Amino acid sequence: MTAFDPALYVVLDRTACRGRDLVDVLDAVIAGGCRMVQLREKVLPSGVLLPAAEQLRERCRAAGVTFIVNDRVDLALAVEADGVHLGQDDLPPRAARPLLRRGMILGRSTHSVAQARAAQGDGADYVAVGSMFPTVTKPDSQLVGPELIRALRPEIRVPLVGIGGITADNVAEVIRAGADGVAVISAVCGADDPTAAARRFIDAIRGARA
Ligand code: TZP
Ligand code: MG
Repeated sequence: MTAFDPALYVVLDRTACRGRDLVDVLDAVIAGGCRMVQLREKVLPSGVLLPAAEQLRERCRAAGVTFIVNDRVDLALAVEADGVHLGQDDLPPRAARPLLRRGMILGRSTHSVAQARAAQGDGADYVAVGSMFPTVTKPDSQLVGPELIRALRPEIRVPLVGIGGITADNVAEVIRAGADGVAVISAVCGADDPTAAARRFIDAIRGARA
């Protein structure tokens, strides 16, 4: 599988970017030290999204940044993304894996010990765990807290990624609970200065690991 660094995994969501071009936000977060991004689009059809996905893919390739597509296996394949991220209502890893190119990264969202175990057993390359904290980005998301990361760490061998309501001020709690990284939408994409926001995260993550 392609190596990846999920320390700060920025999820590019058009709504959270507040009208700014996704490519500009991508460039900004890369300048701030982000090494892994996800394209998350819940509304636009894949045909409309394709040109933007291709552009993001090219920028990531040039910068050596890992590029993941949320939800849509077909789009991930079409743009030769590094991987795909699938939630509990998407295809399970055992059904998605045979569709992917060799070496593609498969991530899975989980909200419980049972789901995380199943994701790992099913061949997920990383397991996202959330919500860590309350979030307006996905208000219906179950609140599980950093406690779930702490409970999972001893038995989950693949990278654990915390998600949901994470800011530069609370990220240390998630890292200290055992997360390998954090997936973040609003605190980076919605920031006035996404480069500075990404830098603050990277510094806080380094500090929490030290
Ligand atoms: N899954 C669980 S919480 C969440 C997702 C996609 C939203 C994360 O967004 P934010 O703005 O970083 O809280
Ligand atoms: Mg999904």
